[in-house]
Amino acid sequence: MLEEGSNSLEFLLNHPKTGHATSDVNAQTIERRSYSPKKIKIFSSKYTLIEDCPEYTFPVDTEARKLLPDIIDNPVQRLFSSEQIPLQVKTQFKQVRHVGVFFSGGPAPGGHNVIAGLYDELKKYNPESKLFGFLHGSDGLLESRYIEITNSLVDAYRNMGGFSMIKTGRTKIDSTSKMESALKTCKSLELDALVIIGGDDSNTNAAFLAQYFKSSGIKVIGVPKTIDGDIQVKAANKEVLCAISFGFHTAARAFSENISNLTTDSSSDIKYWHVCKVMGRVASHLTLECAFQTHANLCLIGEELADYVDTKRIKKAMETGLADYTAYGMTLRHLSRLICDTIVRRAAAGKNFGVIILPEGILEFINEIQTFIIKLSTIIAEYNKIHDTDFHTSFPLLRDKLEYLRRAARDMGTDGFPIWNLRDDDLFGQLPSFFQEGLLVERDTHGNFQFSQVKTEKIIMDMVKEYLDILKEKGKYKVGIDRSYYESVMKNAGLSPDEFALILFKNPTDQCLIMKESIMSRKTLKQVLVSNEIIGQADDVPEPIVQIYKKADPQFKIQTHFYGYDGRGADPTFFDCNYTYNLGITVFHLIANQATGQMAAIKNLEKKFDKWEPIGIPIAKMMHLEERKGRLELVIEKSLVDLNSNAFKVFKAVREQWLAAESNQDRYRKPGPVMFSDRTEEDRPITLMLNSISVS
Ligand code: FBP
Repeated sequence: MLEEGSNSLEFLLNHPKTGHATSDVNAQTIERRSYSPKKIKIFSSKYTLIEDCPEYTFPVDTEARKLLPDIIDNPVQRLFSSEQIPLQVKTQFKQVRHVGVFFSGGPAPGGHNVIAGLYDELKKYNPESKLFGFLHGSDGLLESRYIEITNSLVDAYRNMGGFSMIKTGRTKIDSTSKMESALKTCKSLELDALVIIGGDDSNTNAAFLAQYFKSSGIKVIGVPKTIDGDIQVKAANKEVLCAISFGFHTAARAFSENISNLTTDSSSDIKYWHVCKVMGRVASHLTLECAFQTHANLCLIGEELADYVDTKRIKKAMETGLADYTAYGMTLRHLSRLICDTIVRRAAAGKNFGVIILPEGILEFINEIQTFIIKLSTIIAEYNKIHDTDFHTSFPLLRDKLEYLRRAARDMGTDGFPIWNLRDDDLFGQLPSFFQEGLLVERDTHGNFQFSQVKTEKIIMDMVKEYLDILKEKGKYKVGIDRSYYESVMKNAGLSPDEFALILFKNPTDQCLIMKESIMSRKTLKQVLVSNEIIGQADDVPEPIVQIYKKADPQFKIQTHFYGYDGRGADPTFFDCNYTYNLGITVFHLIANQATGQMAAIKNLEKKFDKWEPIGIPIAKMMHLEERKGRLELVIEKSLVDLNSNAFKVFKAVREQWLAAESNQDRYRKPGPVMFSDRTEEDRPITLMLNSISVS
């Protein structure tokens, strides 16, 4: 309220309440910025030492041995504190250091705290040391664009989400000239070490740089970042060394809050199926975590679909003495049938609404689509190799791209084994154009297919809608009617509920009544009443029965949502704040102990904080050959959802309850918002907690 006699805009703008209301900073931001994360115990002692852990071994890829000879024999290393610290180590810790750091790939909550932990530790041992932040990811390193990270900059970003401090980028360092530029920048800044905070591809960059920099003495350390949760490291003895990448917990919590709000909306308005596509380029870890957080009705795990075997088809084929190879793996058609089955079952229980979670990378696990993706990227890579311009510049329009493929199918068909044959062309031609365009989308610089650019949910749900129409026509998709509702409508109209139930419903004595399959339209409804001599040919169907019929007749309405970029930008949970700050400190201690080619990690994340152990994991040993842009490349292996893990087994055992295809209550769970407090029973990912249960 304006004070009496003072209605000028100036007064309003200068009023403290206006200042408070329009401030860029609110109380939560202030609280976040001022929070000092807990430190792992050994970091409270002045120095640490490093020791090799030969008990952790890995199968080594021969290509990795060939390309990364100087770091391939790195062991897992453990940091520890000791009463006796050699003088040389003390000197190493206290020396003036220049360290460079950059973010790489998609943002993940907690990245700023890695920098904060590293910065604090660097300055603690020598205030003269400097931390340089390369701008826009590896581009900053290659083009020598950087800032010096200062106290006030770090303070502004402590415990805050995103990578805004120095931004990020996705450029791959994949040529000798780029390596040389990187080295030149590092030398010009007299760097002692370079730190790459990134996902699987960025840590792949880190390994190649560590190899290239080896003789220069500049150390390279990676940090496991990605909301996708697909950097998980287990040694050959199955011991978990890195249970999860940072950012995963926060993103899953942020998505889950939104999805859970949709479960509330859906069960209030009871008219929509909310279809939520959740990020995670390939692996379905985020979907699985969101499933536990929200208990949504149907959560699809891509990795499970890949393992799908259609036993009915196999049996049928065996009867004819043949093998049906199409019975192995899931097709888009299969998948849409599976979703329809869920929808039909819930509808029969009176619930023509619900929430579905689809992983962003689900298409990676669908046979025919995966084949298209590999074939198309091989053709595009081949084209780019031969021609001076790239495929997408040469054929900017979909029409032209399709024409090129058609020609390829015809021409290649003449010599032996064509990559793109007439059958491919025919099948591809049957896909809707938005989907064709999606599958032809350019791969990212690392050769990953960009699933986030494809309207996966649309293609799947369009097929679902089509099939539901068929099921509706066949009278198989009906909404169950609650018996008490039915009885009250009939009694109010003076009609006998029991007499009509026998005629209308296939389960006349149940609590949730399902109209007979033969009653598919108002016409067939009338015929049933006429043939049962309830009404005459000239009579109208009684209004209450029309009302019941309408209620049983399903309308399939969906709302689609994509959760990805929002959760990537969320402020980190307490878990991610503490995890990342300690990762930053670990990075410094690895550098001070002369490590290179290692990924900083915290072992025992699933245990209580006092059991957390800082380690270095040899990146080169995590690598394998993978198809990228039509050829095999040495990259870090993505970790997919393990169908034998505790988390997946539990999910499989309880998902029928979450589907709730019965007239009982739904089992939705409210995870609440991302919390910045340790007063919570769930202080780390649920999947992580489940996987840590020993069931031996
Ligand atoms: P990173 O692997 O770099 O962490 O990125 C993960 C991710 O967020 C995926 O979940 C998503 O598919 C992709 O990035 C989106 O990429 P872009 O930011 O280029 O749209």
